[in-house]
Amino acid sequence: MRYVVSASQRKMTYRIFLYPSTMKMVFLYSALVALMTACGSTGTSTATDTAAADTTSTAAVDRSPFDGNSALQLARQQCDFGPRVPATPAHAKCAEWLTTTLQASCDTVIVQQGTVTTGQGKPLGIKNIIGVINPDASQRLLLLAHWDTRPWADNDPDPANHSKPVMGANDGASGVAVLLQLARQLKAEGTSLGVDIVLVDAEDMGITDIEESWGLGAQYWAQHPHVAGYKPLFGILLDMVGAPDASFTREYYSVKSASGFVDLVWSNAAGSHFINEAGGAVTDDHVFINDAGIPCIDIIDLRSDSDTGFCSVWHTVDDTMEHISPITLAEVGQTLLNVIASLEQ
Ligand code: 1BN
Ligand code: ZN
Repeated sequence: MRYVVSASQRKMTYRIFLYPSTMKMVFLYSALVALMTACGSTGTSTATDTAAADTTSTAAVDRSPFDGNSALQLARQQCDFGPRVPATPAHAKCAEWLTTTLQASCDTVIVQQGTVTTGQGKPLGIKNIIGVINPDASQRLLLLAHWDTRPWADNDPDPANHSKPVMGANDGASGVAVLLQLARQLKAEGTSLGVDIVLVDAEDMGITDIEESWGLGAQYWAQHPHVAGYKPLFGILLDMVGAPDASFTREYYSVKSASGFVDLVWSNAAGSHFINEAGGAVTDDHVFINDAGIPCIDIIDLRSDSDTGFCSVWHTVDDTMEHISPITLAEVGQTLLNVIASLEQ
């Protein structure tokens, strides 16, 4: 049975689903550090750092490395709008910017508008923003991230902040930034693969223990795919992929629904943050995509050593750009480039 992972349950989930650690992947992180040093990097999250992921253990040798600094800038540009809470002016302005930004890199951009019902039973207008690369290719990869941010920082240690919105530098902007930068690099260097980038809305308005109140935009898209009978090879969701100390273990529902694709992604992983061990279970957007018959996995920062199961700034007012690393963004983006290279062969 699937269930929403509440703070108390999540602990239990880890206890239930963590099996003895399998072999950790061997990463040449020192090469990345050497590269950063050679480029004069200080290792801090500034736009002038050079953050290109380690590609020496990967398949994508004939492409430029993923540019983590450019992704960092794309995350900052989203945060400059303020929290992207649905039905606010910042959300509307960011939707325009995301559409224009995707249009520069994709063959077609579709803005899917719909109405969903929130956990409070209220109708809400949403926008899923979809960038299509190589629309005629039959072999397709689906990539997703949520672009909205949570209206309430209800995990903040200070109760006075619980009614304030979350900036979502990590929880929202990071995944979107990696996908925007990936589209940019694919446009510059080409791919034979069809790639569909779906930026889903209204992921983060959920109420603990009400599963259907999460992932509202993804649920809408799963019921109304942008192409009738849409069947990609599989999907990859990015969520919270920017923390400097991120831990990308193998999320439970991803393994349950698409274990072969989890193997494929983790065997193409770049850098030190992908850990080839079982992680907790999260009712994230990918669950609804899997329910619709499309295998989909979640690359998400899971922490077995925290009460929430996530990083310390999760759903707090501190989920801001200071807590985002171009190195982590680069590793996630490089992993996607490697997966794409492996599917092109
Ligand atoms: C991920 C980031 N999620 C929300 N923000 C999904 C989630 C759903 C997390 C239910 C915990 C419980
Ligand atoms: Zn969230």
